[in-house]
Amino acid sequence: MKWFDDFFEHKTRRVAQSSSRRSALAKLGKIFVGTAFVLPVLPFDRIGQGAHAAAPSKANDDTTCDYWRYCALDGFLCTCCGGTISSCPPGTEISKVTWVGTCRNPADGKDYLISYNDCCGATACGHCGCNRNERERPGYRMGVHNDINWCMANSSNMYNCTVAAIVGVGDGKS
Ligand code: ABN
Repeated sequence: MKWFDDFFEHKTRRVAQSSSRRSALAKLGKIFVGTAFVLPVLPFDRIGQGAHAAAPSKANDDTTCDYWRYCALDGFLCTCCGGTISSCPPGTEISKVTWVGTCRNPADGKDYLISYNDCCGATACGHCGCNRNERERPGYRMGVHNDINWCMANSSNMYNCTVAAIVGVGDGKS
């Protein structure tokens, strides 16, 4: 491998003889300055920057508290507890008394009367807790107050979760 060492030694010496330290530094400086100006204009992938703005609305997902029908719901969502938006999970029964709220459906702009029945007969589900209080009234108006265990009139008073069934629709005049 002596020829290899000789070859590179020769090349290195020629470069050292033909260039001063000052010119080498000047060349290096040009490279750094050029990089500083050119890099910012190179095309970057900026697609991810708009991802938050384009995130899908949760107003249509009935397993999240943002869902439009839950505008006055205080409790655990039955859609996260084995039930549906309007039916109780197996092993529980719907409350005999309830409270109502009025929520606007963003899809058609109409106001709907929503019955927030509790599901009774099993311990609290514990998933998807939700507490929204649009147009809720203080406790002296029981039918439009949500912070109450509505299993009070059932054979078991144990609260499990809350459904949100449509029971009426506004005529659009308000
Ligand atoms: N209606 C939901 C609920 C149950 C128990 C206590 C408070 C609120």
